[in-house]
Amino acid sequence: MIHIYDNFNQRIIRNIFLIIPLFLTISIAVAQVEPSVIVKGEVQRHLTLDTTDLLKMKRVKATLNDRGGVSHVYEGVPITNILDSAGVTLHGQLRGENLSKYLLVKCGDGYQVLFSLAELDESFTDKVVILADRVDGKSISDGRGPFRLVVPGEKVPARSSFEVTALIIGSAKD
Ligand SMILES: Nc1nc2c(c(=O)[nH]1)N[C@H]1C(S)=C(S)[C@@H](COP(=O)(O)O)O[C@H]1N2
Ligand SMILES: [Mo]
Repeated sequence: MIHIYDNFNQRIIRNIFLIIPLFLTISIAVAQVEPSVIVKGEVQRHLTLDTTDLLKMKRVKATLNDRGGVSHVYEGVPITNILDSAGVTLHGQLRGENLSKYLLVKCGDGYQVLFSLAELDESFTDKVVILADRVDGKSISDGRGPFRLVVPGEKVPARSSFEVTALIIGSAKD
């Protein structure tokens, strides 16, 4: 009987060398599945933001009509607050050559839309573009989330991109 137990213990010890790397691989895979938005390009700090990070930032609401004309209330973080966290040249720095900088928004389905930084900045416009994670009191689901850019005050919701994955700052060059 003792002999059988010894064998059993040895098998567990041997398997631990398989179980630990397997556990680590699964943990890393699960961590990567957590949806997030990356902020990169001409920024002082690259950011990776998930839903928990957005909940800790300034939260505002914005109303957007869908393409059928039905109004929805979105909730999220003003895009300028996110860009400020990454150290983007907004506000007083938005003059001279910084006026040719842009924000490129990239989505999970390959859709992408562009804004000049001046279109987003409160010293140029009263419109507040937000990165929303909630609509009508619920998470944004069914392939449109978890993050949607909400651009109020436009005639069509075409730049209100869903499945946002990256916010990239660049400088337009001819
Ligand atoms: N990622 C992504 N976002 C997108 C699109 C898209 O194809 N992919 N279509 C845009 C267009 S053309 C419209 S009209 C609106 C539709 O938004 P709605 O479903 O709220 O009406 O989503 C915009 N956002
Ligand atoms: Mo559209």
